[in-house]
Amino acid sequence: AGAGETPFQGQPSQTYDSAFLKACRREPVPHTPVWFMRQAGRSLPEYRKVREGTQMLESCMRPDLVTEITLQPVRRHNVDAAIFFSDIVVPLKAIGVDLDIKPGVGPVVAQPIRRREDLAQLRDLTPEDVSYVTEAIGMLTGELGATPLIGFAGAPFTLASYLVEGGPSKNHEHTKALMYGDPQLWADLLDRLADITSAFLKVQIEAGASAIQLFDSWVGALAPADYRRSVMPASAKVLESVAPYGVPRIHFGVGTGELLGLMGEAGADVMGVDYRVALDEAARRVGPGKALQGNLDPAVLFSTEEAVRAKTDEVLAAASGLEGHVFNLGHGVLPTTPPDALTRLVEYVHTRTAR
Ligand code: 1CP
Repeated sequence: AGAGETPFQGQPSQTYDSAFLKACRREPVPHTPVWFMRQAGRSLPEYRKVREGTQMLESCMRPDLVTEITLQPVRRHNVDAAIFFSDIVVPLKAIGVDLDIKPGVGPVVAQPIRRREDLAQLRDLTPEDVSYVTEAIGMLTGELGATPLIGFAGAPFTLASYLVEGGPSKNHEHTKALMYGDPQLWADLLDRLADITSAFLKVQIEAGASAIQLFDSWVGALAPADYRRSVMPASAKVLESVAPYGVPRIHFGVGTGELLGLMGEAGADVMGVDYRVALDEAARRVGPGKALQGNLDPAVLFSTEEAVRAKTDEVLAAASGLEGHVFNLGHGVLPTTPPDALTRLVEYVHTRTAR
């Protein structure tokens, strides 16, 4: 394509013909592409080594560390895509929300958002707030060459859950109390988070990310009617806002079997599926026109090589009729996963699906 046909300036066209982007676009692929949610991080000894003495949020703000950590699983496992090393709370920290990521716990927020005046904590995000992200992605795309980089962000509901609860939560009771008890404040909160999330994704795409994933990790806690009424408009706003870039938009949540159709309607090009719903059934729920991503149970990697292969064959068989399939786990890599099991899994999927 000539320069004038480039969808937007800065897209690394070297990645266009990668198996990962082809699968996202539902085009024929040389092999089923593979990457893993949370592929960087605690399962890798080389990650633990470079992170020594550096806080989680601080490491997300250091382009040299972000570049190294993002590349580690690509080097080790030969995955088909890299995912930018960051966290869903980074854009909130960047606009000044008082929060930290506590080791062994996760994100903790100093002043939970529960009343209208608490919304003042959330101002708009500008590219200057996250200049370290732009810098890191610039370094990364140079190093990655033809391997695509996936940018990501937390979806409004999942971000709201951390902000309203004040930290990780099992039942999301404060979040649901606000959603049911003050629908207008809830809608305003989600709308503000949608704008912040959109701005954060745009920064990553403009810096060179070839695809994005919107993580609505905890939205599976909701019934479909509540999702449709109270969450879908904000997620749709985010996905719509990045549509003009033309990069694939992946949308994923845990325990979202009952929400797959609605989450797809919110605007994804690729629906991420957790391990509780087989991919052929997921395709029926999502409907035509979308690729699927998933969905080996991450706990299977603790079993025997034989069992891993058998469960992988099950996933591939369920995916055989799909328009496009990106192989992944049904949620993130568990921290104590043996790294070699991941390397062997990539090799197995590549060999098994070679066309
Ligand atoms: O010190 C450490 O190593 C902290 C552990 C850690 C790591 C490695 C956290 C804290 N975040 C991350 C990086 C991270 N977070 C990545 C990049 C790694 C990769 O994929 O290669 C990504 C994509 C995230 C996204 C993220 N953070 C999500 C969505 C993905 C998912 O797993 O559903 C969520 C929900 C978070 C919040 C969060 N941050 C960290 C933890 C332990 C948690 C979860 C806490 C909880 O259970 O609520």
